[in-house]
Amino acid sequence: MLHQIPLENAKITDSFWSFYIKNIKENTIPYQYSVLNNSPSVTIENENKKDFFENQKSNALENFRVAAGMSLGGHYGMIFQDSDVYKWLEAVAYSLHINPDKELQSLADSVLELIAAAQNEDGYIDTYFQVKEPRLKYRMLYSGHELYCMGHLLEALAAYWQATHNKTALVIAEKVINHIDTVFGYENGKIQGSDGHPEIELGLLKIYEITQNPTALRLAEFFLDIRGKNTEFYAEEMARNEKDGLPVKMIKVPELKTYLVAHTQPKNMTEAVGHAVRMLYLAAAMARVVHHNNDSDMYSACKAIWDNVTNKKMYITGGVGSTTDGEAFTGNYDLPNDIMYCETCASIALAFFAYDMFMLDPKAEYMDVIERVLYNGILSGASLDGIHFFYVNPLEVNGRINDENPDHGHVKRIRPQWYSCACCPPNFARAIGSVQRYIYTADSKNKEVYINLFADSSMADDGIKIVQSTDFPYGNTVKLTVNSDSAYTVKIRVPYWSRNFSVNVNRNHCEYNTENGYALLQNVQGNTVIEIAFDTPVMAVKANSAVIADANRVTVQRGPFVYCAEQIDNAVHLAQYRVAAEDIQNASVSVENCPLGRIPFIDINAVTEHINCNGLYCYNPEISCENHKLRMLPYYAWANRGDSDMMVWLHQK
Ligand code: FUB
Ligand code: ZN
Repeated sequence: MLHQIPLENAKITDSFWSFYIKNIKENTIPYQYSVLNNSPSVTIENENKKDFFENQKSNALENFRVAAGMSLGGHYGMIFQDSDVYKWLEAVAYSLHINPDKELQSLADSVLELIAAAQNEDGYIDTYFQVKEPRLKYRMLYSGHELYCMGHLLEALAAYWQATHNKTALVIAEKVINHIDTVFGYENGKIQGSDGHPEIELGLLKIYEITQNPTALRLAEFFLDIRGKNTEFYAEEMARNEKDGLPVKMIKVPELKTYLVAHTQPKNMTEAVGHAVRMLYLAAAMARVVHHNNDSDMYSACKAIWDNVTNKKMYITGGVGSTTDGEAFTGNYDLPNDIMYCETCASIALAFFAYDMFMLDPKAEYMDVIERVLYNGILSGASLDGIHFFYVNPLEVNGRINDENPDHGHVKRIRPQWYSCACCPPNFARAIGSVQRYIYTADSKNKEVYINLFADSSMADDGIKIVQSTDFPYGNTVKLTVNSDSAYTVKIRVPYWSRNFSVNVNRNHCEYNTENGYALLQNVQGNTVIEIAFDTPVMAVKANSAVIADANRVTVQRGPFVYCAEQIDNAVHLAQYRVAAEDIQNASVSVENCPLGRIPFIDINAVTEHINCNGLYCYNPEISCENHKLRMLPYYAWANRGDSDMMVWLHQK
C-alpha cells in the first residue's frame, strides 16, 4: 500500500520551494492571522466589481469569540467565514510539522481553544448559524455551508493533531463526528442529504485515517452516496423554505443541481460539471474513499472525471473553471483566456484530486498534473511578498478592457490584500505550505519508492533514506544518494517536458524500463548513487484545434514552467507580436537574479505587426512588420511589478 512520507521525514532544502515555505511561515501566516483578527490596515476587495458586499473587515476570529460568549456583537462576513480560520489553522499545522515553533504553536493552540469554546455541547459548530440564524441550522444545505465548514475544521484538526498531538484537536473532531451522526444518515428522522458544497467528505476521511473511527468513514460514504440520489433535494429544500417564509439565502442559478454537482450520484458521474471547486473537492473525496472501500463504480467515475478535466477542460496552467457564471466548468474545449475563472482554490482542488488518484494507481500522468498546477496555476495565486492574493488567475489581461468591460469585472491585474470571499488566500497557504508531500511516495511492503518531483530535498522511510541534490528547476541534473537496508525498486518520474532522460547508477550508464511513466531501477540496495540528466528545451506549445480560443496561438513552456509575456518587459503592445514555433524553440534562456528572485527569462525573436489604419476598419490596408525580441517569464511570477498587461497564448506568425 502506497503511503505519503510524513512531513517531518520529507524535507525540502532547495531554493525554489524553500522560499515559499519560509515565506508562508514568516509572512503569510502572521499576515493572515492579523487579517482574520481584523487588522485595520487591510483593504478588502470584492471578488467581482459587480458584487456589492460591504467589506470592512474579516471578523472571522471575532465570530468565534461571539459564538463562545466571550465577546458581544453579531456575526460578520460570509456564511462560510469560519472556513478561513480552519484553513489558516491547517496551514499552521503543516508549518509546525515542518519547522516546530513554540510561539506559533501557542498562537495556534489558542485558536484551537477558541474553536473548542465556540463548539456547542452537542458538537455543532458554525458561527453564522450559532450567532445569527440558529433556527435555520441545516435548513439550507444548498447554500448554508455548515458541513463544508465542518469539513475544513476536520481537515485542520487532522493536520494539527499530526503536527502537535494536541488532544483538543481530536476531542473537537469526535464531537463534530458524533453530532453529524445524530443528524445525517439513512435512518428515519435523519436528514437524507448532503451539503451543497462538498468538503465534509474529505474532512471525515482524514480523521478516519488517523483515528480509524468507523463512524467517520461511514458518514463519508453516506454523503458520497446520498448526493444526487434525489436530484431535486436542494430545489425541494428551497421551495420548503420559501413556503415557510424563512429568511434564507436562495441560490438563483438555472441549473441548481448541476451547479451544486448533485445532478446524479457521484458513482454515476462521467464528466466535470458545475462549480469547479465543488466538483473537484467531491472528486478528491470520491478517489480517497476508494482507498478504504475499493468501490469500483466510484473508481470508474473518478477516472471518467479525471479524463474529462485533464483532456478537455484544463488550462495549460492547471487552471480550471472557464466561466465566472457559477465559478464553473463549461463544455469541452471551452477555454477562453481573458474571461475565464481559474480560481486558485479550483487548481488546489485539482492537485488534491490528482494526488488521491495517484495514491490509487501511481501513474506519472497524475504527478504531471500536480507539477503543472503547483508551478503555475496555484503559485500564481499569491504574490512573491506572500501577502497579496489572486482569486482568479487569467491567462490574458488587457488593462483597458478589464477596466471598461463589466464582463471582466472578476479579472484583477494586481493581487488584492484580501477578499470579502477569502477562500483562496488561506487555501494557498495550506496547499503550498505542504508541498513536500508530493515529492516522494513509498510502498514499504513492496519495497518501492517513487521520486515524483525534482527538488533539492531528502526523505526517510522504513529502511530507506534518499538525499536528492539538484538545482532544479534551474538546473538539469539530479543526484539521488540512496541508502537502503533491503532491495528497493526506485521509480523515477520521466517528465513529459524532457526529450532526453538518462540515468547512471554508481557512475555506470543504466538502461531502464518505464512503467506508467516512471523509470524503474530495481534491486537498489546499500549505498547507491543515482544520477539523472535531462533536458529542459524551450518548447512551443499548441492547443488542440478544438480549443477555439487558442487557434493561431502558441505558447511557451520550459520544464514545468508555463510562460507568459508581460507588457512591462516589452516595448510594443503584446497583441501586436507575432511569433513562430521555430523561433520559440531557438529562443535563448537567461537566468537572472532580479527583484522577482531567480527568473529564467526567455527572449524570442518575433515580429510586431502594425496596421496602417486610422479608422476602425480599413480595407486592404498596408501592414508593416518590425523585428523585435519578445521577453517572457514564468507565469507564476507575473503581476509582481505593478499593473501590466499579460498574455500566455501568443499570436502566431
Ligand atoms: O463557497 C465556498 C467557496 O467560496 C468556494 O469554494 C469558492 O469557489 C467560493 O465561491
Ligand atoms: Zn477560492
